[in-house]
Amino acid sequence: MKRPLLAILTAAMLCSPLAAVSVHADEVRSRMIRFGYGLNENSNQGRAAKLFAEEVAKASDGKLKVRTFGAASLGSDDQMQSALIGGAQEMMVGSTATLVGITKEMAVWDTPFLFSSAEQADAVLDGPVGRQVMDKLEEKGLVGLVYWENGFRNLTNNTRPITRLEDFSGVKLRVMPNPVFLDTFKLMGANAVPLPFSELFTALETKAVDGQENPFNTILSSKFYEVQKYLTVTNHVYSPWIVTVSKRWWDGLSQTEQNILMEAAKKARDFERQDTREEAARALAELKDKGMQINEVDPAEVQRMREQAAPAIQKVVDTVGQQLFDQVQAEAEKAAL
Ligand code: TF8
Repeated sequence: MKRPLLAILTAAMLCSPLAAVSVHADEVRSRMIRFGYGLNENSNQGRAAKLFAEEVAKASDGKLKVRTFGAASLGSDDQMQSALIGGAQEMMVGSTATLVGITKEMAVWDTPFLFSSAEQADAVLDGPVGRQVMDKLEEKGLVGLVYWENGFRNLTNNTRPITRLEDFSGVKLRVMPNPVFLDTFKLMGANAVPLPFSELFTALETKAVDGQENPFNTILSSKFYEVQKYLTVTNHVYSPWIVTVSKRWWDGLSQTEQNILMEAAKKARDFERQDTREEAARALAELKDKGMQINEVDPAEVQRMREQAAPAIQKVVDTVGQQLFDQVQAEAEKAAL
């Protein structure tokens, strides 16, 4: 009696080795999804996270419940990434720059002055090389779904308006915990200090650091204008955000569940990019109203800064490899036409 049964079971297992553990491809189960992010609820990041949760609920008849956790309440980007890898948290959105320690290829997006328009960034990030870099996460236990926009970064500080390269001298500047950012601002002559974003407001408030760099949207939503006097429009780099999922958890989802999350992440991306651009367009006037002193940098001085940053660009090449770097450059050039 036992033998044939065993034979049947063995045969069944050979035909579909995962049948015993995986859910049906079209099944949607009741699941709770913790989605963490670092900015406030009232930010471009928070608004898009909310929309993502609503879209997932809609598409799954409420079976997939996304619970959003803003203001780094589940931890800094780094801490959340570890939680995703370990399977203790399902999803997050954060800077690609904070992933460089996990997947070195992500450093390619930190290349100073890589993109000159947001649309150019969209084309490259949503194109084949953007996907290729994202797929590198999988071997590290993360699944990248889509890129959202953090935006072009600009500088704030309390020491002086930055009008030329020499003005960086002695400014204690918080940078993202990432070697390219650290190098770039050291080369500028600043005293660059790596710090997680979740500690930034307090560091500025207590004057542990003099300045920081982030898109207008974040300077506004994180209320940096309360603790920063000068804002210099540098647009020195375009920062993407990336929506990531715990691979350990993702692999246990059905095809339908994965599709629902992917489609909602794309909808939230399209909404988020538009929302971010609209907000950025009016943010400067608002920041001026809040009392910030704003200056632009003379193009000749920007050129000097670019030249000064050249060794940091070489470091990106060394980190990600010449081939990937060239491919990104080529796609950026194509998208600029
Ligand atoms: C930074 C980043 C952050 C984002 C956010 C927490 O300065 O630009 O604003 O990573 O997701 O650390």
